[in-house]
Amino acid sequence: MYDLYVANKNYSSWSLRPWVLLRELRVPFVEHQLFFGDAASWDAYRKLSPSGKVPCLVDGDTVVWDSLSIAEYLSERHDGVWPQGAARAWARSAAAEMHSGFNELRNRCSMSCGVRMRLNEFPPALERDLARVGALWNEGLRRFGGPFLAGSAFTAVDAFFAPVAFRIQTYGIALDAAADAYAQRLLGLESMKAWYAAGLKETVRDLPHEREILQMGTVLQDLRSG
Ligand SMILES: N[C@@H](CCC(=O)N[C@@H](CS)C(=O)NCC(=O)O)C(=O)O
Repeated sequence: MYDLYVANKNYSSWSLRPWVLLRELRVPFVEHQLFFGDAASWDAYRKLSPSGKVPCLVDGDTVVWDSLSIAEYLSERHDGVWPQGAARAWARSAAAEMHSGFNELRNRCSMSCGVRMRLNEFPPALERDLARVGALWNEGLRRFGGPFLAGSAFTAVDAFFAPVAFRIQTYGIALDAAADAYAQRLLGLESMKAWYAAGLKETVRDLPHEREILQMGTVLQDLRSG
């Protein structure tokens, strides 16, 4: 049985990726949650994860940190993490592009599942990131037939873009019809609904995240408990 360490579901976009992947693949795991701002549990966690960051997967004596290496580790043990055939190279490239890019989208539209925001500014760099997300999603859906990015099944590339669906919801971002429908499809997955519901129940607030979000926009609605 795997142990997966994640942070606050409201904020932790990196944690969401392996969590939703394991859930969609029906691979059992024990979840351990650490909250940003809870210094004691965070210090304990730093002894476990070499980077001091989540997500971190523990499989017996093996510790795997970083969401992309977790996906690769799982792909050596389970079918269906990556698609077959031509879709595989495409899915790996798109997931890696998400992993190392989209800085403006990530920084300006920080994940906070339970709030609804209006951005103060919509600079060209954000337009470019969103245009690229739309183009990439459309390409995958068209080439591999949907309803997921690399074909009929949910794979790691969908897991890597799952946080973007929450960002689209939080910041009221409109993409083209096919991309919007795909974001809604992700938000409608049972795993995503469970993550979202748990995020809404969290009462712990991480002040650095809260400040970052408030610097970028105005809160229209806060649906979180507490
Ligand atoms: N590239 C890493 C990023 C991990 C990351 O930045 N995690 C954040 C949580 S979303 C974290 O642990 N931050 C805690 C810290 O930096 O102290 C991955 O893909 O796992």
